[in-house]
Amino acid sequence: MTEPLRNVGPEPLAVLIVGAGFSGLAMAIRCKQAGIGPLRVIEKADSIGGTWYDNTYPGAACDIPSHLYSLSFAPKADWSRMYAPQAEILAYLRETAAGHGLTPLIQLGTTFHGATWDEAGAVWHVETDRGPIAARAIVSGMGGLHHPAYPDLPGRGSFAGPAFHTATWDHSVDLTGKRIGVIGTGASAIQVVPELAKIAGHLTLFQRTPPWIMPKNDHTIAERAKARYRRLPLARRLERARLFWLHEVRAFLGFTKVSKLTGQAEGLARRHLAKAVRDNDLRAKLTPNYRLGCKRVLISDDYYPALQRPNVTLETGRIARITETGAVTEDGQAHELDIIVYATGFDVTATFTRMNLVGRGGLTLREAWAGGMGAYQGITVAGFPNYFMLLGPNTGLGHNSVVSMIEVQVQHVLDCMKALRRGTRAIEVRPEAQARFLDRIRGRLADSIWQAGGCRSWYLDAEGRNATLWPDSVMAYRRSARRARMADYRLG
Ligand code: N01
Repeated sequence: MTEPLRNVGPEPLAVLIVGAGFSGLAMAIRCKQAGIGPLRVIEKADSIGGTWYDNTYPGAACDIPSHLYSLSFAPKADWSRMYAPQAEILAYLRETAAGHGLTPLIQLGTTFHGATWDEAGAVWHVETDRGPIAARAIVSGMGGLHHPAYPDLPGRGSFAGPAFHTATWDHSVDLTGKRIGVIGTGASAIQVVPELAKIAGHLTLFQRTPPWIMPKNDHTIAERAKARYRRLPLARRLERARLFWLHEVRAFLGFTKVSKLTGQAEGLARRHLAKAVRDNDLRAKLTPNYRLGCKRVLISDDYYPALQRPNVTLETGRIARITETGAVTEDGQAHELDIIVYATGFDVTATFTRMNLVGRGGLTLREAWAGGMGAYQGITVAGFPNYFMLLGPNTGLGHNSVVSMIEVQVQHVLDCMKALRRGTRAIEVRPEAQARFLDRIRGRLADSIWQAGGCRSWYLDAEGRNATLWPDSVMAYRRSARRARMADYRLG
C-alpha cells in the first residue's frame, strides 16, 4: 500500500515545496533558516537531486564550472574537477540537504498532480498521488527539463532491441560491442557519444543540426588548490566571482544577441573544429549554418575526436522511420542497430501544462497561458495567489549558471513569504505589473539571437515564441527580481 503523506497536521502547511532538485532544496534551506514553517518538500522520484538524479547516462557532467554550479551559501571546497561529473553533483546535493536538516521535511516518491485555490480559506488544496494536503503557499521547484521528448518517427515502437532516452538510462543493458544508434547532437549527446564510442562495436550518430562547440579545458582540481580553498574561504569567493564574470561576458559575446562579437566567438569555435577535424567532408558536416548562441553553445574536447574513431559514423541524412532492426534514412539506407539512444531533449512545457493548477475564480494555468507561458519575473502569475515558480518562464540561461538565477528567485519568494508571515493572507502579482514585465522582456527577445540566429531550438514554442530563456545577463535579472517590490503585488 502507498504510504500516505507524512507529518501533515490539521493546520495547513505554511509552504509546500514541489521538487527536491537544486531549486526546491535551495528554497527549503532558506525558508528553514528564516523560520518559515511548517514546511514540506515533496519529490516524485525516490531520491533528491532532480535532474542530477535522473540523468545518469555515461559521461553526464555539468558544462558550467563546479564552483559556480553550487549554492553560494553551501560552497564545496573540494570539487574534483573543473566540470563536476553527475555523481559528484548528486552527492553534493544530498550532503547539502542532510547538512541543513532537510531530510525529515522531504517526502520522496510523491507526485504533485495539481492544486486548487480556496478563496475563502486563502489556502491551496493540493492533490498528490499519496493523498491531499493543504498549504498556504506553494513553491514549484519542478524545473523544465524532466519530461523526456521523443521524436515523432514512424515505427518508433517497432524497434525490437533496447531503446531509451538519455534521461532514463537503462543500466541493465550491456552496451559493449553493440551497434548503437544515437539520435540527437545537443548537450546530452556530446557528453554521451565519446563514452559510448569507447565501448560500442559500431556507433551511428544521427545528426539533424550540428552544434557550435567551444573548447572545454576540463581538468582535475589539484589537491593543493583544494587545500588552499579550504584554508581560505576568501579564495573560494574570489574564484566564484571570477567564474561568474567570465560567464557573464558570454552574454555580451553574442550569446544573447547577434553582434560583432558573435562573429568572433564563431571564429573561436571554427578554429576548435578545424584543429580537431582535418577531413574536409566531415568538417563541412560539422559546421553549423546558423549563428552561435541560437542553440545552446556546447563545450567539449572529446566529441570531435570520438567522431573520428573507426567505429563511429556521423549520419546526416534524416531518419525516415524506425524499423524492428534499426533506422532507415530518407535516402533509403537501412542502419542496422542493436540499441537506440534518444538524446532528443525535453518537453519543456509539460511541467506546467500537465498539472491541474486552478487559481482565483476557477482560472486554470493552462487557460492563463493559452497565448503562451509568461510570469512576472518568471516567478508569479496573476490569478494564482501564493503560488511561486523557481526557474519558471523566461528564466533559463544559455550563458551562465542557472543556480545564480535560482538564488535570486529564492530571495524574491522569501520576501513574499515574509509578507505572508506578517498577517497577509494572500499575495498576488498585479496584472499590470506582470504585463509591464512581459512587454519589457518580449521587447528584448524580439531581436535576440534565439529569434534572429537562423535556427529552431527547444527555447522556442510551436509558435516561435521564446518563453524559456532570460534575454539578458544574470546581473540584470538580479537587479530586476531579487527584491519583491510590494507595489507590484496585491496583498489581501
Ligand atoms: O536536448 P536538446 P539535450 N532526428 O533539445 C535532436 C540541458 N543540459 O538533452 O537540433 C534527429 O538540446 C535535435 O536536433 P535539432 C541544457 O540546458 C545541460 O541535449 O533540433 N535528431 C537535437 O540535436 C540543454 O540545452 C547539461 O535539429 C533529432 C537533440 O535531438 C538541455 O538540457 C547537459 C530529432 C536534442 O537536443 C537539453 O539538452 C545536458 C529527430 N527526429 C543537458 N528530434 C549540462 O551540462 C530531435 N533531434 C548542464
